Amino acid sequence: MNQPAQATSRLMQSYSSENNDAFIQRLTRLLDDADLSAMQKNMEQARRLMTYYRCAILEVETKFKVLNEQFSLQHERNPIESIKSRVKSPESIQEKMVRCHLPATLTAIEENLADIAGVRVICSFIDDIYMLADCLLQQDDVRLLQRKDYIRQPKENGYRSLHLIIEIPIFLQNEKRMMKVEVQLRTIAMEFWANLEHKLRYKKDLPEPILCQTADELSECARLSALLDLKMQNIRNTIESNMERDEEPDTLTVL
Ligand code: 0O2
Repeated sequence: MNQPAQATSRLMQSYSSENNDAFIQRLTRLLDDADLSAMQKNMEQARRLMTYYRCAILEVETKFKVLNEQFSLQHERNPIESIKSRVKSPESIQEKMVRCHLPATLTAIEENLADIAGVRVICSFIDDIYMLADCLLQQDDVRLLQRKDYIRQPKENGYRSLHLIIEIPIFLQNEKRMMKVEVQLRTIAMEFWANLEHKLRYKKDLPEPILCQTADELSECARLSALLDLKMQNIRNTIESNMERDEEPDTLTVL
């Protein structure tokens, strides 16, 4: 491992222990400016940038919570099972910076990585995913930068989810700042598959024979989970159309 890489891996250890200040210090040591005053400035900037990402997460979470409340008022059910948010881990930031040949600067992180702030919305049904995505994207302070529909076009390994890269404003004391957030929308079945697949092999350098052996089985599991989503969606459609029929007023009234 070369020197910056060693330094980076030490940096990652500090953040995983969730000591934010230690993380910021070590992150800034890796950034390109070497002299002390530049380093102090970098630290301040790193802290500020990560805070902005956390604010952006809060904004997006609130938007989904509001939609969930409103929907449950109208339809007596919640389309959202749960929301999980994260600021991208330093390991993952570092891995992506290296993979994309980006310089070790905060500007490069902010300009090039659109998934530092991530909000994952776990929905009950596939229809809810598209309904919530449409509702979010209709809001006039949300700008869609990129949409990847891994539900209609799953990844080769079977991974399914709807990914949206959006830009939203955060309102600070004296300024409005546009921040990028990656929103992942998926069903409980998609979440179940992705979590287990992640634990088992995602981004792991497994030997080729094991990769081949497990790939087919994982993709079969993905197929089954997609089938489950479809069946659940059909059951709900049947129930809802039945309820609608029951609620229809009688057209024939006896006078
Ligand atoms: P984290 O939390 O960010 O470390 P890249 O980010 O460069 O790998 P890209 O094209 O920018 O890829 O983004 P992509 O593929 O649309 O989405 C990446 C994220 O989606 C991943 O983040 C996972 O959360 C999820 N994801 C994508 N493909 C898979 C997959 O095959 N299996 C699983 N379990 N999750 C996947 P990170 O980088 O893993 O996480």
